[in-house]
Amino acid sequence: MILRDTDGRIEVRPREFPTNRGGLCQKGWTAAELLDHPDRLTTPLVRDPSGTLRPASWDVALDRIADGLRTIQRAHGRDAVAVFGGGGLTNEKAYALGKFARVALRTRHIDYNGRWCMSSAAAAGLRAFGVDRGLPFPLTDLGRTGTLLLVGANPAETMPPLMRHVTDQRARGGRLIVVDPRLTATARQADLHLQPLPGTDLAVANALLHIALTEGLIDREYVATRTEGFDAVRRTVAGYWPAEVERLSGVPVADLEATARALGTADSAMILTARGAEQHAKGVDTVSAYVNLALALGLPGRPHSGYGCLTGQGNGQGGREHGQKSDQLPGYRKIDDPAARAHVAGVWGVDPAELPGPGVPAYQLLDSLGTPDGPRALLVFGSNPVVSAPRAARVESRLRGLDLLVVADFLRSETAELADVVLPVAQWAEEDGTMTNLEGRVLRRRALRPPPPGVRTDLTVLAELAARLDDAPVPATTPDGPAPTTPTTTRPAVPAPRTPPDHVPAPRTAPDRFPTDPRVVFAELRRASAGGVADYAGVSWDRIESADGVFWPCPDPDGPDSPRLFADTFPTPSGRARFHAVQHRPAAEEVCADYPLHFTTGRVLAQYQSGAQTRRVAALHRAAPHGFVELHPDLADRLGVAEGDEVRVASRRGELRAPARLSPTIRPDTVFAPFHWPGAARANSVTNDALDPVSGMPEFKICAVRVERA
Ligand SMILES: Nc1nc2c(c(=O)[nH]1)N[C@H]1C(S)=C(S)[C@@H](COP(=O)(O)OP(=O)(O)OC[C@H]3O[C@@H](n4cnc5c(=O)[nH]c(N)nc54)[C@H](O)[C@@H]3O)O[C@H]1N2
Ligand SMILES: Nc1nc2c(c(=O)[nH]1)N[C@H]1C(S)=C(S)[C@@H](COP(=O)(O)OP(=O)(O)OC[C@H]3O[C@@H](n4cnc5c(=O)[nH]c(N)nc54)[C@H](O)[C@@H]3O)O[C@H]1N2
Ligand SMILES: [Mo]
Repeated sequence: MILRDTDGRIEVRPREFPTNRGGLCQKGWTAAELLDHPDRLTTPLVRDPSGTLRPASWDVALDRIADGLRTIQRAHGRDAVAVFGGGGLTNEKAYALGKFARVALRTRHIDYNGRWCMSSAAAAGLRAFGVDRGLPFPLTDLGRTGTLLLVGANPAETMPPLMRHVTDQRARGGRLIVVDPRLTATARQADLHLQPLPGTDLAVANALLHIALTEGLIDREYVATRTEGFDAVRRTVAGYWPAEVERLSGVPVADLEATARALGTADSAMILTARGAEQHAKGVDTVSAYVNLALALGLPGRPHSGYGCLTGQGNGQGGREHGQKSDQLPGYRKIDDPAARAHVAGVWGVDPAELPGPGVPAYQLLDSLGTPDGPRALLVFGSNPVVSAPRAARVESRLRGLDLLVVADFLRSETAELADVVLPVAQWAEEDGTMTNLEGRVLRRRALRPPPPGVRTDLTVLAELAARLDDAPVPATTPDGPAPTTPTTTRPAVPAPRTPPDHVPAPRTAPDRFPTDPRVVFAELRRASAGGVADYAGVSWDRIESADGVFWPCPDPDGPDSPRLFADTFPTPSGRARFHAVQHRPAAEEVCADYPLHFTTGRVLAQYQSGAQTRRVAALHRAAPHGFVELHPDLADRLGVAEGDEVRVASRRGELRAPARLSPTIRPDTVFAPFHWPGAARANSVTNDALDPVSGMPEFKICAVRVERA
């Protein structure tokens, strides 16, 4: 985007860039409206004894947090404090947050909303290719691929600028096939739309590979020289008879055959998955099934071909590389790898033995809050789990049971409403940083104006808290005030308990270890990531600016970056990609007499995520003012429901109420609701908290419900 500051007002305009080709979606156009929105937070809020959130000074708010954290850790140990991050944070903030958890709090408990998002594709990509980069090729390659298979992706609504590449692809004579239980705006543009029952994508993929095998479409040379583990997959998919998969999924054999042929006979082909295929308790295996298909057809590493995952949030890719994940250190390193610990501890100036071990994935973390063995304090940076977490009523009650909930946000999100302390932070246009897009391309985001008075950046908040936790001097500069004249001002030390138990964290975090200048943080991130899978050592802000972004891995400042991966080898120990034999299994919750319908969830064009931001933008609110339940007219008939009637969708976990929207484009056995609204229309009151055993991804995309007129 180009951002203009004309007469102090910020205007958002699209910029001609290879990824978006000058396009920008409506949420981008209107994003500036939130900068000066009346709901914008400009002062910290602290809950008073009567239970009301009241304005407070930064010192009061930060002291309250630091005292609370220290008291809780003294009484219950370091792991009694947890951190929850977000894929919208810049690389610098994601990195600083992970470091803050491990070095300042010394807790193992940190995870983030990316666990709801790309974690299943990430895990499948890692185990097959040895690396998790959403697209291993530039997005522009899409426009040149012969056959494009989109599985559980609706980019016409969720990534409109990407559709230009699809239009290009079709104009060049390419074929588009979309797999979605709904005839979406994306599926309407397809040559072929497969409309499976939710949760059957794995079986569909195995049937496609079965057909490719029987029709001789496999690239034998590629399989022999570039992969390992095919035999087990061949034996597994032999059992996936197309007719049986038709009965299971509802996708006609003829369509399965047409899809396998379109992929297997094209000069180039791409298979891309998104949340529809991934947000399942078998999401990792489902993605593996599509990766298997891509490998058997010899696609990864070939021109304009391969497997990829469409990223979600602004920094969905970078946010998952630098340590917000419970098992991760910067550079996509594993926290239980001794060499990784030694390297990162060296950069952080701590003893590797002091770094905590792995924590638990997001839902397990949230579900453990306030329970006897779980954390008693939570710091949230960049997420609104009261709306976006699965089984949200339960998560909400866990949050309410905490001794201390801290939310850093620029708006009073539904989660902030529950907090003991809310910290007002800067927005995108008010701070510098970098983001890494779905192509693994590191991009600059520039500050256009300083934050409003009273607002601090996330980096400053972390530095100030680290300083307080350390009983050490506060940082010399803060963005909303001049540097203190005596940079060594010491805060009053909180009295230590007389006989500290041995799990008390030793005060040891020098505040200068938490720099507040994002450029300085990025320089440190480069060193911490050096030698890791996501190696940023050769990426500098200057290089990003002069080159329209830099693709990782980029280990050498003078060496090349990596727009395309896998041309000759895969970053696995053997240099070959690995097949994984995977079997279909039913959804965690199957339909029954009491809950006879399938429920799935997703997004609409005009709203973003938990809606905390977009519900406040007038034009977006007008376009999509409230939640709804989409159902087929035949189903509506049976239920006695007319267009606009309020319906109740109930699962074993809870219910939602919203107006019915009748549409012949959805399967008659499935109902759909977007998850952008809180309150009665909250889709996540209904969703299932069953998790993928490998990735920890919740099963957002299928559960069993009953629907009736409210
Ligand atoms: N407008 C808008 N754009 C967004 C966002 C937003 O909130 N609003 N969020 C961003 C983020 S973080 C993300 S992760 C991306 C998500 O981008 P997408 O993955 O494209 O979005 P979803 O709507 O969650 O899911 C895509 C489709 O999956 C289908 N689906 C449901 N169940 C199944 C199933 O079992 N199998 C298959 N094959 N399909 C199924 C749904 O009908 C839906 O059309 O969008 C990003 N862009
Ligand atoms: N049923 C169902 N539920 C889902 C999904 C689904 O498909 N179906 N999709 C899941 C997916 S893919 C995702 S990504 C999640 C997203 O869901 P959430 O994690 O709730 O994401 P957002 O709504 O973007 O919330 C971000 C919050 O952080 C604030 N914020 C934004 N930028 C910053 C920043 O730089 N610093 C700080 N401190 N705060 C900031 C925003 O104001 C907002 O309140 O939802 C998941 N939930
Ligand atoms: Mo996402």
